Amino acid sequence: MKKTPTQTHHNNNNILPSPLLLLLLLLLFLHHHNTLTSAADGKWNLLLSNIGISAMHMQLLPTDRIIMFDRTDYGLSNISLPNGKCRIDLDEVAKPDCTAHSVEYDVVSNSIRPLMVLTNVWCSSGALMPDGTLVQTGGFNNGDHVVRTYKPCTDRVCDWEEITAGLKQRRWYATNHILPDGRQIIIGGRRQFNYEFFPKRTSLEDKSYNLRFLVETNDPKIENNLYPFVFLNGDGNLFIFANNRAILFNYNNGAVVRNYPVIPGGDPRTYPSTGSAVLLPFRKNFGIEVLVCGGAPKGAFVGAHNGKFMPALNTCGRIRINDPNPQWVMETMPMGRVMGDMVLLPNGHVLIINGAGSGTAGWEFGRDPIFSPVIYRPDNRIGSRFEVQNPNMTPRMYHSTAVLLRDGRVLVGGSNPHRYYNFTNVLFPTDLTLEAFSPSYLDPKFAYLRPRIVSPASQSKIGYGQQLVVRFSTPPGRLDGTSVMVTMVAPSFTTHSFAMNQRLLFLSGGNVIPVGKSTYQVRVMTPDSGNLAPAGYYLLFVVYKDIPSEGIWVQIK
Ligand SMILES: *[C@@H]1O[C@H](CO)[C@@H](O)[C@H](O)[C@H]1NC(C)=O
Ligand SMILES: CC(=O)N[C@H]1CO[C@H](CO)[C@@H](O)[C@@H]1O
Repeated sequence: MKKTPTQTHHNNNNILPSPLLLLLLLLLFLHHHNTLTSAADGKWNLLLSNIGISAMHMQLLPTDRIIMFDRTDYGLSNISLPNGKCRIDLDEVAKPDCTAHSVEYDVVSNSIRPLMVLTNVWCSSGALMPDGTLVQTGGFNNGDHVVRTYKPCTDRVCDWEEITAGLKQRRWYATNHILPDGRQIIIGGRRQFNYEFFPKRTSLEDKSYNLRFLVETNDPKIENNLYPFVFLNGDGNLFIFANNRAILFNYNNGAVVRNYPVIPGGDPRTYPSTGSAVLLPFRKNFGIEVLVCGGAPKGAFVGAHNGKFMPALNTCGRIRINDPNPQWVMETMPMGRVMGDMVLLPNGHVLIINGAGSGTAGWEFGRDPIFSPVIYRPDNRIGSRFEVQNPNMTPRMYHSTAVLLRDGRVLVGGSNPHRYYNFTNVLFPTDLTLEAFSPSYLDPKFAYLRPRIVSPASQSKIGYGQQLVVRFSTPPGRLDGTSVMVTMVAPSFTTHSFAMNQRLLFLSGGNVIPVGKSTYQVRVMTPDSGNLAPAGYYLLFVVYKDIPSEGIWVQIK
């Protein structure tokens, strides 16, 4: 449904409404009373036409900077390393290479600065530690056992630090997740049917642990279970989806707690069949759900090798992971999509963006770019959840990314389906641009609803299971307190169409009471435990009738 009742009404205001039309309008209105934003379809803006690298990996930091990096072995990038620095790596095409393969983007000044990674970060993984430090793991060649840390700063001098033998196994196409105790788990990677932790549990723990599920889901010719979709469940176990099915996994003792059914159709959804997945926004005492969307059907990878680009999957599977007998419920997207990114928006909607209509992930294997994002409203009735948004003009194919910003925009970058930087004479040239997608909730026509958080101050620390008083102001007018929500979103590490550690919590709340002229307060409860929200930084939003405030940073511990 693309129009709100108001818009339908305006469009028809020279026609005398018949009783039937009135009834229809009323039904539409009742059904859509809380989806005001569906009248507009989002806007695109080009932020920078050349950031020097192709944003293959992205992480938002609590300083409102985004760390991005691609690969060190692409050849020369379009941005020089700082202070005349160079690297020499004999495995690379450019020797020496005095260009940067990582940059920091500053949202406020809309500018970048080059950073220096010493070793190859290609197809790696990462997560923010509870103190806001980005820990990135693995990569290729000289980088495959390396752990790199980046401590956020605002003085524009901080840079990557490297721990040379930080990993027990080589990690290339692995997935990381932050754990309730503040460590990260690093799962899988090419030909790695195991997991390990960073930092290690004790100084004596110098090992990785086998994970049979990764053997079982591995098709040796296609390796269809890379970059598994990993989510921390509310019971402390990990939901791990690879290829076409999932397990619930106790990483403390290596036990598979439960096996989920194969996703209907049996098509693979993880790399290189690259669909995407999110833990749907959740509320205390409600079932936790996972949504897996898109991907490439069986045979697509071999097909692409032979120049046949099969249409992407147009289905999503949704599952309540803690039900006694969990079953996938299938839904159909407006179009098929492989290599899409799924981004949780502050109001609890899911944005599906980037990617292609046919082919698979891998060099030169994608076709038919999908320019239009789609919004998915998890709480709408099945059949009325998807809404197509306005398109951009830039193909965002293999190696594209998208992350949520504090102001509610979604930062989009990357796309390089080639082995090197190739800017000319190729299909889908290497892309060095950065764009922002502004969902319709940022449209000026909703300014009359937009809340603004007055307190707590950004960067406040909060505890678990505590009452949190949030004060906010709204534009003058009567506020309907029942339509106010407070949400908390974890900043994710995004690469290869999967946002590691992405989660959104609705905080359960009490009444909204006025405390001044157009100022209100709402008391909400912070999450009960690190299983629901691992310690660290989150963006906190006040949402009124689906229109989010600008976020503030809170640190939970
Ligand atoms: C892509 O870039 C590489 C490295 O610069 C170059 O050798 C190759 O010829 C380019 N491919 C095309 C199709 O231009
Ligand atoms: C491909 C590309 O974007 N090349 C750019 C590299 O940077 C210079 C300026 O520093 C531009 O002129 C090129 O267009």
